[in-house]
Amino acid sequence: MQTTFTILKPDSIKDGNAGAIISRLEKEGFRILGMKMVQLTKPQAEGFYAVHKDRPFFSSLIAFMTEGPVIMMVLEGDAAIDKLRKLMGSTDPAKADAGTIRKQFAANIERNAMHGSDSQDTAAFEISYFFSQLEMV
Ligand code: IDP
Ligand code: MG
Repeated sequence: MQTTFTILKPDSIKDGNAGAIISRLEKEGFRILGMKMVQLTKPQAEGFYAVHKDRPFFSSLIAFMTEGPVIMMVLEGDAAIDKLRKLMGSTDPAKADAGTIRKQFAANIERNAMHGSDSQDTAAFEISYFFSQLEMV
């Protein structure tokens, strides 16, 4: 069993796709350990994406992630980290495989529907960045 972290990004909430994505996660066998809707502040988004701070898309990414509320979840499942990355699909929806969430719901490489942790260390950092033990069941 592994835990991973996901964010349904502001585009998913605005477009009314949050329910469909959560439903898909449940159908794929993930168990939701924690979930909350949050309007991220700029410092929160900058801290979360600090690894990308020198990338050319950073300021645009932060503007996008703070333009409206997000839904964040801690998910549990067998090999949950890789499983979620595969289910999400490629960062750029134009390159994502058929049947992936980004293929179905993402508009472009920035507005790409959801986030998923990319390693065990990243998942541990991301979960503790947003969730306390009391917020997970
Ligand atoms: P990932 O979300 O698939 O792990 P990362 O490379 O970690 O992709 O990038 C984090 C987020 O930054 C992406 O999900 C996307 O929203 C945005 N992003 C990544 N690359 C680009 C780009 O080339 N242009 C615009 N936005 C990008
Ligand atoms: Mg990433």
